[in-house]
Amino acid sequence: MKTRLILVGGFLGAGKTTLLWEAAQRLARRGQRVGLITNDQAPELVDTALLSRGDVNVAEVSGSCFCCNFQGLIDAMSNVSTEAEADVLIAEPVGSCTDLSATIVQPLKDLLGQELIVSPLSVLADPVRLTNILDGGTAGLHPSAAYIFRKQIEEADIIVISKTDLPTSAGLEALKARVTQAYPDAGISMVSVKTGEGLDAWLEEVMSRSDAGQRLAEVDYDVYAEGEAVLGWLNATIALSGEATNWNIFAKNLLSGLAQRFDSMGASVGHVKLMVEAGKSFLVGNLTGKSGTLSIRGLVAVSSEARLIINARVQMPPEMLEEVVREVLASASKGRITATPVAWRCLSPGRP
Ligand SMILES: Nc1nc2c(ncn2[C@@H]2O[C@H](COP(=O)(O)OP(=O)(O)OP(=O)(O)O)[C@@H](O)[C@H]2O)c(=O)[nH]1
Ligand SMILES: [Mg+2]
Repeated sequence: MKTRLILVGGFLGAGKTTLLWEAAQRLARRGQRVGLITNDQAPELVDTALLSRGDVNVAEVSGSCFCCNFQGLIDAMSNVSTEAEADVLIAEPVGSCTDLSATIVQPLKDLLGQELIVSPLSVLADPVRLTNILDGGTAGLHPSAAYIFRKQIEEADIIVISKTDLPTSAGLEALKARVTQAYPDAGISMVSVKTGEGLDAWLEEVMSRSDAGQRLAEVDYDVYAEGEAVLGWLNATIALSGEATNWNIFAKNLLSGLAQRFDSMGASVGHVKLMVEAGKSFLVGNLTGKSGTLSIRGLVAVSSEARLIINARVQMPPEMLEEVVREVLASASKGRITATPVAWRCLSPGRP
């Protein structure tokens, strides 16, 4: 039997991992064997650690985005398919990656068409950022980063407006009408993982169709490279130890401290995510823009030891990002907690 691959793209913070988690649960309940694939410029991923907390196998492709590491994706697909005997693979490219239709979807169809069904390329878009992009704005991003956002939408077989619980229903209908008008050849789905609305309809569509890669975007790789290079990237895993600590309060202080610093510096946040784990309990924190976008979910038991994974993608030089994270981490630890880096990578993505 052929394995199905569902690619879920979209800009940083659009809601891809949240959708992967929920889609995997729903498919597993229908008796499907699911494997997930994450992707990033560097290892130490919140997404991998989080998705691994579910009941499905997860493989990670780290070091570069899928569009530059086709073989890495093939190997991950092969590993996770074998381990999970997967019927369905769901893969999330890095949020700053585009040109997937040309570099991934077409070659997969050509090379692995005998064993693989590729679902239409779904590209998630946050309604607030998408509205601003349609208005001709840059959604608070560097113009070249906004270019990547637009190219992702241009190559989508299905444009998936995510987080539909956030806008008013009138705002959502207006946005849908604008997307239909601007991209008449693309399919449109609207989903909220928070309320569950639209999820089964989207799943039905990607599970039944095989006409992937119907749209290609013309991508200027100089602008694409600049859009990635303006983002500082930090992936770190940190061992925390000290007094018995309420880790939810610690995580909130850390993330809000970072948000305040980025806001005061006028630095645009792509996505800052963190995970704190202690034994079986864990929490996830996200910041997808200014301070108001901060959210923490999950609950970690009070304990004296925990593990922190932090992934930050912020528009500033990586050295500056590193310094800000070090300072805010020290301040959130307040001398009561010892924060020992186990892995610490700070970089600016290389040319795609
Ligand atoms: N209100 C609301 N928030 C959502 C929904 N889906 C995701 N989010 C939130 O959006 C933020 C980013 O979600 P992720 O799933 O990590 O986004 P992502 O696209 O995987 O981000 P990157 O991997 O960094 O590119 C988190 O705070 C999620 O809780 C939704 O349906 N409604
Ligand atoms: Mg993700």
